[in-house]
Amino acid sequence: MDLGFPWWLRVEHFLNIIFITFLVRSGLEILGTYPKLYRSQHTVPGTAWAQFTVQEEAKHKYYTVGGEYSDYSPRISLPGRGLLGLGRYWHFITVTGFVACWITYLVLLLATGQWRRYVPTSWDTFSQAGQDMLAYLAFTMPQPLDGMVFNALQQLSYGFVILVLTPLVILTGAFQSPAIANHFSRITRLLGGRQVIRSIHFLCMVGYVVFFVVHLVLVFLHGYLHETSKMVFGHSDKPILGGIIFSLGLLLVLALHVFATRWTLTKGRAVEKLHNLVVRPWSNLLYKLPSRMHYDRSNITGKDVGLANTTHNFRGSGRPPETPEYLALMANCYEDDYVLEIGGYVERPMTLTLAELRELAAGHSQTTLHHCVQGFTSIGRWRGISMSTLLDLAGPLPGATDVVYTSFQNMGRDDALYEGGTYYESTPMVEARLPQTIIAFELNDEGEIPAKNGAPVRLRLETSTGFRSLKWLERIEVVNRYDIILEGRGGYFEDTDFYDRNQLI
Ligand SMILES: Nc1nc2c(c(=O)[nH]1)N[C@H]1C(S)=C(S)[C@@H](COP(=O)(O)O)O[C@H]1N2
Ligand SMILES: [Mo]
Repeated sequence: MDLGFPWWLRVEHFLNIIFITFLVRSGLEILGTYPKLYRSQHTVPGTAWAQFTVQEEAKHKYYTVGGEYSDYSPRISLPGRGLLGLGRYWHFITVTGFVACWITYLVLLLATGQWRRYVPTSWDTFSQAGQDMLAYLAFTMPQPLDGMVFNALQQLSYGFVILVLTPLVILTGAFQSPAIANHFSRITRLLGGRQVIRSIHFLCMVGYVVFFVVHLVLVFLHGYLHETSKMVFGHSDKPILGGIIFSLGLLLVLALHVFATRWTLTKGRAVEKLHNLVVRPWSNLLYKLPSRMHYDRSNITGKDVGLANTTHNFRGSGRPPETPEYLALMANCYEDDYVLEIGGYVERPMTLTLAELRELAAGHSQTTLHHCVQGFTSIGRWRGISMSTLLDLAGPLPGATDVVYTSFQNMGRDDALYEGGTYYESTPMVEARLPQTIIAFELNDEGEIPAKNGAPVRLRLETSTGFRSLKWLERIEVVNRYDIILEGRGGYFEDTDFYDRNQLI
C-alpha cells in the first residue's frame, strides 16, 4: 500500500541523517574549545552551569582562554583534537545544506498539503499521544490517527522536530554570529543574550540526539524492515529490499564520516577551500550588517557585580609581548614613548602619539560584547578613534583594498601555547570603515587598557569573532593586496591555523 510519502520527502529524510550527524559532531568540536555553558554574558570562571571537561581552572594567575581547549577524540567530534577552525568549517558547510534543505522541504510540505501529517488539528491529539506513550512502554503498538499513517505521538514529535526544534536551532545558531547578534540587537536581548542563546543552541542539539535515539528504538519496535521499506519506497511492500537499501545508506553515512574526519585531519586546506566555495557567498553578506549593539555602563563585565577594578574580570587571550622595547614601554606607562605608525598605500603616512590619538578620538567610546571564537564573552567599554577617521586622515590611494594591522607580539616567542611569528590581522576596506571598527586605548573608563587586553592600543572589530581584534598594535598599513604577506591568508591565525578572516560568524 502506498502511504503517500513523496520521493522528495524520502530524499530529505536521508539527507537529514547526514546533515544532523555532521552538525552534531562539528558542533561538539566547537563546544570543546570552551567546554562550558553560562547563563551570563560575562563568563566569569567558576560560574558555568555545565562543563564538559575534566580540566581544572587555574584560579590565582592570569589564565588565558587558549588554555581552556579540550581535545575530543576524532571518533566523537569532527575533526577531533581541538581543531576549532576546521570544526567550524564543517559546521558552516553543513549548515548551508541543512538550511537550504529545510526551506525547500517547508515549501514542498505547504504546497502539497503534506504538512497535515505533522500538525495536530485537535487538542485530543495531546491526550492521545500520552496514551500512545503508555502503549509503547507496555511494548504494544498504538493505533494511527484516523485516516493517517502516524499515531498521535509520532505526529506530535515529528511536528515538534520539524516546526519547533529546527527553526529554534537555526535561529540560535545564527545568533552565535557576532555580526548577526550585534546587528539584530533587540532579538539578541529578547533571547536572553549571547550565552543563553549558546546554551539553548546546545540544548537543541541534545533534543535532536534524544529524538534520534528514541526514533531509532521505535523503528526497531515497529519492525526495522517494514519501516525502512517505507523510508526507501514510500510503502512497506518490499521489506527485504527496503531494509537492505536503507542499511547500505546508513553504511554510506558512516563512510562519509570516516572519510571527512581523515580528510580533514590530513588535508585541512582542502576543507578550507570547500568552505570558502560553499560558505563565503552568503557569509560575505554579513559585511552589510553593521553593529548596532550598545550596552549600558551597568552591563560592563565586573560592574555587574560591583567590582572597583572591572577590567580584572574581562577574560584575556594570548600573552603580552616580551621584548625589551615593549617592557620599557610598559614600565614607562606607555604615555610618552608609544607611537602608532600609519603608512603603506596612503597619501600621508603619519605617526600618532597617545595624546594625539586621544584628541582625535574626541571622546568616542562604545560599550560592546567581545565574542571570542572559542565562545567566551565579556562586555567592555572601549574608548578609541574610529578607523574611518584615521583612514580619512591618511588618505588611502586609489586601488587600496585592505588594511593590515601588526602587533608588537610574536606568538612563538611570547605565548607557550603557540608557534609562528608576528601576530597580524587584516580587514577589507568595508570592514575597516564600519562604524564600530575602532583603534582603542582605554577600557571601562578606568584608564589605559590592561596589559593582558592589549595595552596601550588595540583594534576592535565588533562584527567579527574576537581573534581578529588584534592587541598590542604597533603599525597600521594600507595595502592594495594582502595575499602576498606571509602565507597570504590575511592574519596570524589564518596563516597558522584554520580560521577565515572573512568569517563574520
Ligand atoms: N596580538 C594578539 N592579539 C590578539 C590575540 C593574541 O593572542 N595576540 N588573541 C585574540 C583573541 S583569540 C581574542 S578572543 C581577543 C581577546 O581579547 P581580550 O584578551 O581583551 O579578551 O584578542 C585577540 N587579539
Ligand atoms: Mo579568541
